[in-house]
Amino acid sequence: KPEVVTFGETMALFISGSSKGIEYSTNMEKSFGGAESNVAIGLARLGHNVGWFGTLGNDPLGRMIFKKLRGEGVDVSKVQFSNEAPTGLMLREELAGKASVYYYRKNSAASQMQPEQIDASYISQAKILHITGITPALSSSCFDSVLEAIRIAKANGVKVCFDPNLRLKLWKLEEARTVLLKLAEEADYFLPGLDELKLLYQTDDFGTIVDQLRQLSAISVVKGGNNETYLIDKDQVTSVPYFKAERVVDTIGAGDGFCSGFISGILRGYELREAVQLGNLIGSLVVQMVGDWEGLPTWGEVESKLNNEAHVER
Ligand code: KDG
Repeated sequence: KPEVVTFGETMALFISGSSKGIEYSTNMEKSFGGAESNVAIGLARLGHNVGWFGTLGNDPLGRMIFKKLRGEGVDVSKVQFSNEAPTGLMLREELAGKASVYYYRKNSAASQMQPEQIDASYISQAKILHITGITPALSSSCFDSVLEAIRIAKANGVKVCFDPNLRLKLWKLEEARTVLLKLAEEADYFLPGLDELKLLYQTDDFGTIVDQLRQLSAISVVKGGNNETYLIDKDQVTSVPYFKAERVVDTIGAGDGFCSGFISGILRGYELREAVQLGNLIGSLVVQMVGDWEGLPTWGEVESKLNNEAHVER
């Protein structure tokens, strides 16, 4: 049975690897991505029992995603398929060092998710429910599904981990702010990025941001500081330095990698600081490979990284 449960929208992803961008590329690399399933893959590779659910289109891309997640060892037993709506899609390119994402997800299968679809017993037996602020932006029934999942978690002593993942292509900042700050109040672990907090709290002042976070009952971990992550636990602010990435090729997915490492640390009974450190390490590995989740390490790879083992392929 999964000790972590997460859900949301996972889309097919086509990446233009060429410097010509999407407009002039003659071929694109096919993958998939979704913040929550990225975290699920991360946790599965680290050796945890994790379940992801959501609605996929009953189409080739939906089936690809389903099989790939299953292949990664993620429990997909609660995934549903829709015959009415397609799997969502995103395209990505990097032009002159600037990455852009284009969504084709309006009215996708995932956006039609209903709270009634959630199997309460699936969430109630877990230790952690991981949600992101992308799901409530998809539709009002998706927002209701998030609220329902939180309600089930809270009624059963399941910890709620929340990454706001602000996506301004999906909703207006004002709307997002109200919803995301409300959800932050419900969380046990709140894992925002510093840029997101600046927008949500409407200030660039770190002290003011920390004061706001202290009002929450959650333990907050702020990603994306000045080469460090901040852990805010009651009155204490601890800065945890990044691991240096040998090369950075694709930063998308780093935050999800962080979440999987942090959650893994919590499940392993680590001190919070150590859990953040594990999150930082995973984030630094994800950015070294193209794709949202491809660079996520296995637990064996984490161990050899921590032991500084040089690896030579012969
Ligand atoms: O965190 C990476 C995600 O942003 C990416 O996988 C796509 O889930 C996604 C989204 O909705 O932006």
